[in-house]
Amino acid sequence: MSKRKAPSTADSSANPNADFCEFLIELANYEKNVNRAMHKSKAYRAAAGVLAQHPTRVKSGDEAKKLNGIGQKIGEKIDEFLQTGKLRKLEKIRTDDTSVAIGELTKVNGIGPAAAQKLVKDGIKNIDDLRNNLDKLTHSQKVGVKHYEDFELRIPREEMLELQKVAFEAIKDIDSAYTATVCGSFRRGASSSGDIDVLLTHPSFTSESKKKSEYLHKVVTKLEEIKYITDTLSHGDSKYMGVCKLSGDDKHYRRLDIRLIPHDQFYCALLYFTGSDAFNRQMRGHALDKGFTLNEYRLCPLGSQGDPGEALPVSCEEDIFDYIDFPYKKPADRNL
Ligand code: 8DG
Ligand code: CA
Ligand code: CA
Repeated sequence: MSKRKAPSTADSSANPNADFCEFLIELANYEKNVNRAMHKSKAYRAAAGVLAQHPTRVKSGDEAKKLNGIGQKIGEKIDEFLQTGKLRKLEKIRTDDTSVAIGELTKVNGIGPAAAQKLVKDGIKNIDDLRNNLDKLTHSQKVGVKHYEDFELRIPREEMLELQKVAFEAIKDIDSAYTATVCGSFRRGASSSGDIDVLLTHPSFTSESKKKSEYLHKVVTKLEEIKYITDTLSHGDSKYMGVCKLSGDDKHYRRLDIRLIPHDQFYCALLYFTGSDAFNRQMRGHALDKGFTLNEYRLCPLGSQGDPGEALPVSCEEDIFDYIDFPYKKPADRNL
């Protein structure tokens, strides 16, 4: 899984609540990585998302509590931060060795909260320790350590365009019937991206098809042959996670995800993997209000008992917006 970072809005100068967002994301990471309290973590992250969208500076906990998803606890933290310029809880976390070590280790691709806790128990506290204990790591964790510095870097849009071009040419060379699309933040027009998210589909591969593995495998093999793919983290029938690089010694190693999508489910997947995460949540919520259930595979009307009916035919992203009566937003306007 890609390491999900703070929404880019958190540090944007256009966000009058950026400092609140920053401490909420730090708390979210702490709850996820150290306490493995996913609900708390998601609540902090969602609150940060809401504040990042709020057009004016929040002046008190009470004012914040009027916003969706911000309750008593977060309201109190906002008051404490406004009054003292810091949070006791965070000050404590930042000086706790175990929390700091887990925070460091979970920055590595392939090291999740559980693995990090185990490693810390073995006395491994930072990247250097990991480099000296490669025998304790899985293959994908070793790749994460090997490319640690590169994976921390954002990919400039110009390089994304080049990475896209090289991959698409290779894919079309195999079979011109393939469609490949780079989605994620790139499709939303971002000036830099964390990784490359490719959706792949082929007209002869549908959700009814029995055999599917070859469609993805052929593409991965070809990208390895041309030395675009350099390492593999995981490779299933429909999802590939790995590492790619443009040729040239001055180029960085980049995280690459490829997902093979049945042709009839392509647009629901395209919508989902374009994001943003917060936009997806908003759109799913709207779909439910209108009596539909929407996910990365399909859009279905809900029956009177709340049971999903048959998937609706979808032949472009606009269809999905139309069905649920949601004003169409082009990818660049989905940066919630
Ligand atoms: P970035 O890589 O530039 O940092 O941002 P991104 O492209 O928006 O994020 P991503 O982590 O690569 O995920 C790609 C899209 O997948 C995202 O925009 C929306 C969708 N997505 C969700 N939820 C989740 C989730 O929990 N994990 C992942 N990996 N993707 C998700 O809506
Ligand atoms: Ca991405
Ligand atoms: Ca990704």
